[in-house]
Amino acid sequence: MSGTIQVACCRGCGGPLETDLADLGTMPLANRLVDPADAAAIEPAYPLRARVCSRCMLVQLDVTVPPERLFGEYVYFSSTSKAWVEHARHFVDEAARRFGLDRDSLVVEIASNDGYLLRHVVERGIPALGIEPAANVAAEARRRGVPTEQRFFSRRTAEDLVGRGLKASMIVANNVLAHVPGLVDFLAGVALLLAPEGVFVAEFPHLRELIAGDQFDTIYHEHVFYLSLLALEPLLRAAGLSLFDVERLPTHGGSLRIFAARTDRRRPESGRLAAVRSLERDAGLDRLQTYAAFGERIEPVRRSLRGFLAGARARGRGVMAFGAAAKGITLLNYCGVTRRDIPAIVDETPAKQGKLIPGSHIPIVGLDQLAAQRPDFVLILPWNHKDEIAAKLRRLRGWSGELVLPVPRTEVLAAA
Ligand code: JHZ
Ligand code: ZN
Repeated sequence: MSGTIQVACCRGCGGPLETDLADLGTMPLANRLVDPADAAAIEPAYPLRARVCSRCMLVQLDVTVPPERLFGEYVYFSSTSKAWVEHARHFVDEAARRFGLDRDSLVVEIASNDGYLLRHVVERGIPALGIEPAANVAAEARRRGVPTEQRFFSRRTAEDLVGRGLKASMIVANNVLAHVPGLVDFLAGVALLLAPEGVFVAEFPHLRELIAGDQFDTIYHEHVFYLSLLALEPLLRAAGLSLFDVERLPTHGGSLRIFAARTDRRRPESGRLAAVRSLERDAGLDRLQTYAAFGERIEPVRRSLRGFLAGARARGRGVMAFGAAAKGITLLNYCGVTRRDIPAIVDETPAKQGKLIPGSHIPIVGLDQLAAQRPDFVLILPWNHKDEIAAKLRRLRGWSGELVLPVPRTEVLAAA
């Protein structure tokens, strides 16, 4: 496949990739939204298969698309979700207190997007630096007053920053570890950029929840890795980083927030680490058969969505979707949903409106179209934001249909 990279061995430890977690066939790139003028052009599609390393249990795509092609220009703006911005504010408040961040500190965020998190750091008068590869998103962050360098992060980036006299008191990497094919090099860069007493904090969707919640829709080409503590800890250790704490978060369907320090300045371990380690063992994440069994859990998700859409059509009821999330694009394409089933998807991101989603070419429209088209049902594709979206839609004037969630099974939400 032209331009892709295929590996036969684990990107973490070099072990064999012999077992599939999920094989979703050939899929277009989730966030490569299509301009209606290009709708007739052939769309590139790539194998989408998550496999697990037999040695270290790191789950990863075996075929990846170079990050430059995925993130050069990006359509995901983190600040679109107010709840996510609040989540970031709360984190900054806590971290500033816990780690004594002040005017003499430096907080570096990798994949800082539109400044949804660092704006709170800047507001507190703490020096901040965002590293963000997408030009359009980095520009938005700078507009908000967040110093941002437009580049990918790697060991070389860290060497460059250190060469300019920078050392970070805290490095934040939220929802980015999964996106980096060169994860080993990336973590080496983190260790290098960290000041001796610095802390590294990273959030990522927890593989345990992906498996327990049938969240196969979070598998798409941007996500090279599907992470557990079990698989990540040896990689951190190899980079010279030691975990000292972990939190379980409800965000993105269930995430972990890990805290690490340089191994030469190791801190005492919180009891929460042992608790998550045993949670993962109880979920069978240390056994290949747990991963091999996941494939069977995908089909019932598809069947329930298709059954719902067929039923709605048979009864002449209209369905629209809300949220052109990357996960929604995996879901709709994998389930073979077409414009006949769902004529439009509402999304409040200006950069997404007016485009078609890849594959099924369902158009993305503004919120005003709900009142204009008055569907009977709205399918919430980003189920991770269901409370925020449900509250918003129930307040909306001019529309009062029912809300539906697609994962783990298609389900009409009870009225609030
Ligand atoms: P949302 C993204 O995944 C992409 P996605 C990425 N690969 C990743 O790792 C995760 O985030 C963390 C819209 N919306 O957040 C905005 C509204 O319009 O589930 C988004 O298009 N109004 C980096 O794309 C979409 O829904 C609202 O009120 O699956 C949500 O996408 C809200 C709450 C959302 O991420
Ligand atoms: Zn491995």
